[in-house]
Amino acid sequence: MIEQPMNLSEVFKQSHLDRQLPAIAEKVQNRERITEAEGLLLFEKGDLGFVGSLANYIAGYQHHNKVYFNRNFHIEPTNVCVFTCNFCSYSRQYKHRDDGWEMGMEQMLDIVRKYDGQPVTEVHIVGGVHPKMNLEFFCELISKIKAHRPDLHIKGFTAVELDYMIRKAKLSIEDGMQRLKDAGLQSLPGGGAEIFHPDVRNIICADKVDGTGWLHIHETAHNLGMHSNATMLYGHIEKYEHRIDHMSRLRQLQDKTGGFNCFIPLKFRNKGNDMSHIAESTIVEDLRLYAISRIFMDNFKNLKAYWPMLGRQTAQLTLSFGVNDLDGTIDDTTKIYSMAGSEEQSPSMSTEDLCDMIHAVGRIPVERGTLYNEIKVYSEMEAVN
Ligand code: V47
Ligand code: SF4
Repeated sequence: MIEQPMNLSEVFKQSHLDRQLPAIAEKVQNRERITEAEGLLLFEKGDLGFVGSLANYIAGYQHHNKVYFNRNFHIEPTNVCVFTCNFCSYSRQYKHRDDGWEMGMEQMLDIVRKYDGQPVTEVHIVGGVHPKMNLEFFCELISKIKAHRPDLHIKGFTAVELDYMIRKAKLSIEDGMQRLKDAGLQSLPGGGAEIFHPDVRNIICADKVDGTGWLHIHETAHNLGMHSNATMLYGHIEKYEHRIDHMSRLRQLQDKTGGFNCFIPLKFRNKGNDMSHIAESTIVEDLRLYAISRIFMDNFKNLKAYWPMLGRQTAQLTLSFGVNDLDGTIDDTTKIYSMAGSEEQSPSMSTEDLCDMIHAVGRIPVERGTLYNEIKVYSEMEAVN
């Protein structure tokens, strides 16, 4: 069970913390929003125990003991990409496409058919930005998936992929997104956000859609009634103030539209890319970031730890630092992190594995749909199937 101190600010007043930190604890206790300056202070001075207690307190009253997961699989149409993000270990340039993969329509539909009769609820479609896979091609893919399996929620395409395919089709973002929605697209994943601030973005991924463009695409999706996720790639060259700037811009858009389902911090992995000389963040820093995200992003109900990238043990630890979602069972259909050096070389977890991992830390596993509708609550004694 999550223990909730009777009065957090009293606890922290007695500790040997920076004098400004107890005021933040008091705000958390009163369920008030913290400012950007306070968020920065947490990054600079909040030790793991402090930020962890606050995050756990918030997750406690928001989610009681529940931890969500979903049953999903990925389709990664290609890793050929016109962009050259320095942190990417996954993509291949078009001229080297023989080293990568390019799936045809039937090949992708075969992946969907493989799950016939299985209780998956979501397909996550994401990949490189291939110069020859256009809007029409993806609209056809989506409508064929929907025709075959109407119950499957289609979450697809990062704002980076969308920006490219819609611009190439010479449509406005609004019209392009409407076409995809009409074809059956239901939500957007959170990728491509990286770090919005241009001082960082211009170094790590200068040639793709900028932060303002990313936010515009998500705002457009929300205005069309679609939901989306938001990510932040952390632990490379960014400074704490860039993280706060990024999180603050997401928080503002969420105030405006309410369309984000969850926030997903993505830990930079350094194998096989042009930023391999940068050391990866420590687990303590990872956990501090999850906790501060939970405290700062007060209008994001769900905080997701993506276990294929973090590794399952660290992902399990995040459950004590504000996280309430572990993404999905996934199968082994994603390569983006195994190619960047994640411990999870062939990530797949059965529902039973996920439930065991959640039960082991005293939480209650709940299978959810993409929009966080509860599908099944797994009590400890119940057989998993
Ligand atoms: O935008 C690429 C990241 C993202 C590396 O919405 C890397 O449910 C770490 O966004 N080290 C794509 N990260 C994946 C993504 C995602 C994943 C899971 C769930 C959801 C969701 C979205 O992967 C990219 C980039 O930020 N990435 N290379 C790397 N070396
Ligand atoms: Fe392409 Fe995405 Fe890799 Fe950037 S992160 S190079 S956009 S596949």
